[in-house]
Amino acid sequence: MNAVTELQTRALAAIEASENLQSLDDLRVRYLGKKGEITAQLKSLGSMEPEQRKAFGQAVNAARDALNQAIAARRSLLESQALENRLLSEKVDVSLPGRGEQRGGLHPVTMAMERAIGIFTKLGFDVATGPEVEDDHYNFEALNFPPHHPARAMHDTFYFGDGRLLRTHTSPVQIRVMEISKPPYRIIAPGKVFRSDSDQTHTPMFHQVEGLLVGEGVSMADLKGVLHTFVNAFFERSLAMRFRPSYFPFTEPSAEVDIGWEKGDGSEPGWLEILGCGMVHPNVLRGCDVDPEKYTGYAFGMGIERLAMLRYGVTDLRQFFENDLEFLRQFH
Ligand code: 2U9
Repeated sequence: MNAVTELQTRALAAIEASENLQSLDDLRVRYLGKKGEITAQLKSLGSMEPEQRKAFGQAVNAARDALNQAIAARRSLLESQALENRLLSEKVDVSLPGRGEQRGGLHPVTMAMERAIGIFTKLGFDVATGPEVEDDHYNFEALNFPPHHPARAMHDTFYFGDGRLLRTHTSPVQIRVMEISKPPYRIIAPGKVFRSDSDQTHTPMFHQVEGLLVGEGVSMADLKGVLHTFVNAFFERSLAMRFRPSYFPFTEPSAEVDIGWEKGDGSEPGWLEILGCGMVHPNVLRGCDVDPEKYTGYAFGMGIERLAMLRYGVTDLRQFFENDLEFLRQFH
């Protein structure tokens, strides 16, 4: 009997001291399992004298019940402690601000492009687009470039070697429109163009917005008025503007357009070239089945990166193509 009491006391103390569910289960096996110490005591009942057996049996059963109860109580305590620890370690602070939620923004070239398109559409121009892969007919021949004229070399064309090429300007778009529809035309052609040229002021790909307006009695004065309206709207100020004579195969007469510009660094204001233009060459109209005796038209072309540099004060063209987020975020 003393042994049972001693066993119960020892087991209860061990259960009370157990620190986790695994060691508690080890104790259950050690005392109450098939080969456990309490189970061994119960097995010994069979070899006892009947008068001894009753009292001993009652004591062993009482000890077994006490241990079962103590184990259940301890298990419930350890389980709730384990749950609490888990909740603590996995706690989520829903009031913390989120990470990586920065908002994107438009690229400055996209902004300048959309700005130019917005102004010309308000002036009544429709937007036309066309393929970036073209051929000699659309990129040169229909635009009055003579077959071996040096003006072709000026365009630093990327040739595929099978008659196809990357367009060097968006002018093929206007040719395509004229070939499939009748005048009058009032369109702009925005898009990517490609020239095999790369230095401080040239990149192999850049963006243009070109324009074409053809109708009866269209003059160079109309051209100058529209372009002056455009530059004032684009730069949001009243700018001086002048035409300087130039040459393009597809326009006659041709002009380069300068605006009066202050650099903002204290230096004297000067003239800055920003686009090219002219009256559509009669050969170009004729080639598209438009009668140059009846119709006249003007055309213009501008490089969007150049306009974006002036409008946003960017000094190095190549920054537009480096995808440096510190640079790009300034425009958001
Ligand atoms: C057709 C007829 C005429 C488009 C024109 C320019 C003048 C011009 C340059 C500006 C800077 C190209 O990006 S740039 O290097 N463009 O100076 N472009 S007139 O003339 C056309 C177009 C289509 C059918």
